[in-house]
Amino acid sequence: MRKRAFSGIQPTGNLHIGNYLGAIRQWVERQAEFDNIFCVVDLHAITVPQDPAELHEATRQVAALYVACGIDPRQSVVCVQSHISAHAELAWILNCVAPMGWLGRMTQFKEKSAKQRETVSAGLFVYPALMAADILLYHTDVVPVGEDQRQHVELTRDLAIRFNQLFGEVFTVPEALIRETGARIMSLAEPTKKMSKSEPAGSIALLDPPDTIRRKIARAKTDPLTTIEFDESRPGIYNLLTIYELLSGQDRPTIEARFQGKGYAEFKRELADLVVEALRPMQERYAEIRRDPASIEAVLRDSADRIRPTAERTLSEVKVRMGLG
Ligand code: ATP
Ligand code: LTN
Repeated sequence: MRKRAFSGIQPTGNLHIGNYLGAIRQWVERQAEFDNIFCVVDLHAITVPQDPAELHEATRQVAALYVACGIDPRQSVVCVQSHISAHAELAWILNCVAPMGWLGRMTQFKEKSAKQRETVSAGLFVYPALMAADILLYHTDVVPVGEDQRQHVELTRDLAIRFNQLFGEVFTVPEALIRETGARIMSLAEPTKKMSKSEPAGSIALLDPPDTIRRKIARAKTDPLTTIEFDESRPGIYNLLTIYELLSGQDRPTIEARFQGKGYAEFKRELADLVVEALRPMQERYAEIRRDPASIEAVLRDSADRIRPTAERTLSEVKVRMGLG
């Protein structure tokens, strides 16, 4: 029996190479090893205001990008969270099991709500309980994500353990799967902050055209030193070198030797070529997929039909254990 993997991305803007290198690439690389569910988490997206037509479109776009990046919908489930209502229902139940203190310690909530404590939605606060529901409904063993989601997976584990103690063993306690390199790609504009969909200026979007990619890399922030070395105390150049390392497959000494005595401009030009070439096949495949919207619609519908029974079985076990109904 293969282990179950579950992961998701919010349809909240253009996916970038951080999402790819931190999450999607390891989904693809380990696709055959696990029994996978890759979800577009639209219920998470509405924790902040969304334009309805744009949200609907972004959901299809993210699903098509999963496939364009190499997720094979015959092998892995590619689904939309809101198509399976058990997610929202289990989330409510977990909201009632999760102490406020646990949720209040989540750094993502603290960061996203910092400037607007009174006006952010209640949904943003309970967001990790919905993520826990996503994961726990399918008896997930592994959750492949970027570093910023580690704390949410830890909370999911704590909730599963707490529920099992209170009501009996229902949930599998999952583990985060986080790569050693690439789990936190930084913004090109502000390399001390993570690359994020909400800050497109510092991100290379998977669908950016070649000129945009070249321009963004040429302008990427570095430091006044000139050597090209993997030095973590120099976040700008370290980040660019990490992207180079991940996309070229070369090791660090080889890369440093290659750019010894060369300037930032030359390194950035080579990096831009590498990124453009790495994204080209994915962009071509994406364009092809989008020419046939009915087929992605069918994939999403069929996938939801395939996994809904598992979700409903877990939910009804939870309800019985809690005395609901
Ligand atoms: P937002 O700005 O809307 O919060 P985001 O860019 O942080 O979006 P998410 O939808 O939160 O993207 O993340 C999807 C997946 O990509 C998660 O597994 C997350 O850990 C990973 N990820 C996001 N940003 C990065 C990054 N900069 N480096 C590596 N992985 C990342
Ligand atoms: N919170 C995650 C997205 C997400 C997720 C999940 C990831 C929602 N549900 C379940 C893994 C498993 C984020 O990246 N912002």
